[in-house]
Amino acid sequence: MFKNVIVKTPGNSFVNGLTTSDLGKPILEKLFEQHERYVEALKKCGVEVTQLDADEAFPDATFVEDTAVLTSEFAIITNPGAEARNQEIEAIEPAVKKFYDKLYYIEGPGTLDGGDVLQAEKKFYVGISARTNEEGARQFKEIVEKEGYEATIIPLQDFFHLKTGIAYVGQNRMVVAGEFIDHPAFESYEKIVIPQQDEYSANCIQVNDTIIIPAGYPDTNRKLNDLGYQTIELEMSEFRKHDGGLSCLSLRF
Ligand code: CIR
Repeated sequence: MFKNVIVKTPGNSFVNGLTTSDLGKPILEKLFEQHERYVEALKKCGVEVTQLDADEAFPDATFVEDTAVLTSEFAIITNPGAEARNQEIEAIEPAVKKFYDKLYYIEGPGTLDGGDVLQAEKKFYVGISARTNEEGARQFKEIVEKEGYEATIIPLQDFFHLKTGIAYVGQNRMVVAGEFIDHPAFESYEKIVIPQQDEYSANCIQVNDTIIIPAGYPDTNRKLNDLGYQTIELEMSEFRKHDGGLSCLSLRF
């Protein structure tokens, strides 16, 4: 069960953030509205929400997931791989410290984005991506193994971050898309397979008894409901324009 969530309000500078998509310029009014709905949905899932103020100096800082990995026992402050985002950790560290005595750090030359880390009970999967390098993944593995967890390192082929295409939804089940559908690392899980046209919905988050999914994917919604999951659908259009999804917007612990 998650008790807490950390989010960060997006700022007006969000429009100047990093993106690889050609979906157009985010509309701020819609962006703020979508973020508010996101926070409301989290509260409905029974977590206490710590909402950090917007920071105009860092256009992508609302994507807090990339700055830390939080477990029930310890926290890891990452070393984000994008130069423009690296200093976001300075604002996250004090917020995380309020909840944890035990903090670890990914140190240069290692880089690691939290979006490349997936936790499934006592196992972690770490993607090597444009943001997370081998040294960052190695440091991460060393830390979590010391804490009694396992870690598997997965070089990514196509996805931006590991969690762009995969989510763990409990009960030994993974929501998988693209390169993860037949990936040997996930063969022991029951899979909820997301076809290419619905790929964006593979980035969903389980928060206690609910799975939050992006709006506009009725097949994904139905698959989850048929397995007995309760879902909340949220419009994510403005975050998607900057490569963001549901997991990126919060740290859940
Ligand atoms: C970036 O390029 O870093 C942001 N525009 C999007 C980050 C998305 N984060 C995530 O998937 N964990």
